[in-house]
Amino acid sequence: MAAFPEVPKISYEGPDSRNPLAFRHYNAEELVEGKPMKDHFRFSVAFWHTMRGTGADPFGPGTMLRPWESGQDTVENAIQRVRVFFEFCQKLGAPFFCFHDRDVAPEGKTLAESHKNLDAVVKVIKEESQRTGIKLLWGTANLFSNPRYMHGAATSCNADAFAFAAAQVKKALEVTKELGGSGYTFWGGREGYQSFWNADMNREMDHLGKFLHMAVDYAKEIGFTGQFYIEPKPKEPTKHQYDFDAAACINFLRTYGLEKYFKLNIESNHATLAAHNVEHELEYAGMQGFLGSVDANTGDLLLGWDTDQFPTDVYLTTKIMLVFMKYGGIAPGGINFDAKVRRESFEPVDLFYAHIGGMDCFAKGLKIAAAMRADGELERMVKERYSSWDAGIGAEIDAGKHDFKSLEKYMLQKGDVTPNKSGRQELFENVVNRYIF
Ligand code: XLS
Ligand code: NI
Ligand code: NI
Repeated sequence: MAAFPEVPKISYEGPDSRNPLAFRHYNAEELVEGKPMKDHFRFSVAFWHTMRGTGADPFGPGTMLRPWESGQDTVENAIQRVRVFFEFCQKLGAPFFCFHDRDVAPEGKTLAESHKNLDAVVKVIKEESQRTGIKLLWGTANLFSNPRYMHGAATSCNADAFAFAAAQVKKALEVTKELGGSGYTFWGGREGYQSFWNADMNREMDHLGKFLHMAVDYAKEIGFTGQFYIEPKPKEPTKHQYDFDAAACINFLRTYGLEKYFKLNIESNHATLAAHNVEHELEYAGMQGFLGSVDANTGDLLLGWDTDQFPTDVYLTTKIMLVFMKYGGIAPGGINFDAKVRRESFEPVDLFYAHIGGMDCFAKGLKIAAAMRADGELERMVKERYSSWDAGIGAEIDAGKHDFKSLEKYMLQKGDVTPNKSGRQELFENVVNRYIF
């Protein structure tokens, strides 16, 4: 059965197109800075939102019309869903996908049954992946939905929850390897705490460190060479998530000796929940050598939770692409649309509109970022702002020629700091807008 009979293969028609089922900017093979657009982005579709998003919210049930769903949580239905998913990705022209173990296959009554269900569905995912050439960007395990994880998984007060999570990740790693996944992500789920009174933070974090070492060891044992990622998020579902932001994650990785094995998967909406911008998180990760992958979405500033909307802001995508290009690209990571259509957008075709909009917005951002880089004006302006470090006392400090005593002597002679540099923020913003419109 074709799930989207009215949708053709989405193609590039150029900026003047009025066809809502076409790209206006995303042109997979077009070269930007000598590299095809598709390799700049490595777009990925998130199985959980696209195939399992029902539109349910705390105030009401699902709304989505998904004619391919039988309404039963069976392996047969799961297999049918996988076929629909690949039809979707193929028509969209997305080269990658991501999933959690429990999105793709139903959880059984026992661990053994869950493993068996997963194997049956993964067999079909592999078949479809080989048929279409659409690859797994990263796999992950859902360690947060089942009630057994009410206190967290690796950081639970219940050691059995740690053990169950270990068994689940072991299997998810095997499956990710089987599918040739480029990476494996740990998003914190319920790893964090709600109350200072009942939590032993130090003990919980030690357990998380131990858990991730077990994952690294097992990956080595089975020969899984994909990149490991941690996905920062400051809150939701717990009040204090341990993986708060890029800085907290990097500190955690270094504390537990995991920095060689992990990079970060930065999500835009999580960055804003942490009171950062995504570009701040990306730049921070990039300058520390931890830039890994991106979960592309956006929040609603008036709502303040992880609304996971599709990105449509070209300033946002321009900044993301600038950071990628600065650090030599995002591979082996990619841009995973960890985003869902709104509850009111209940028709299957809305899934196409959403992804097309996101991909086009990134393509436009890439073109703008490339124009900024080719022109070099912003870079020159930033360099000029720091020019006091390029000669004289600044250059001497940078060269290690000074200490507190020599600097005191210098200032006693000079008298005071001359305010000779305007920040020029408004001018910077105007120059940015030259490229945007
Ligand atoms: C939740 C996270 C989740 C991860 C994968 O907020 O974004 O979807 O990306 O577990
Ligand atoms: Ni995410
Ligand atoms: Ni999220």
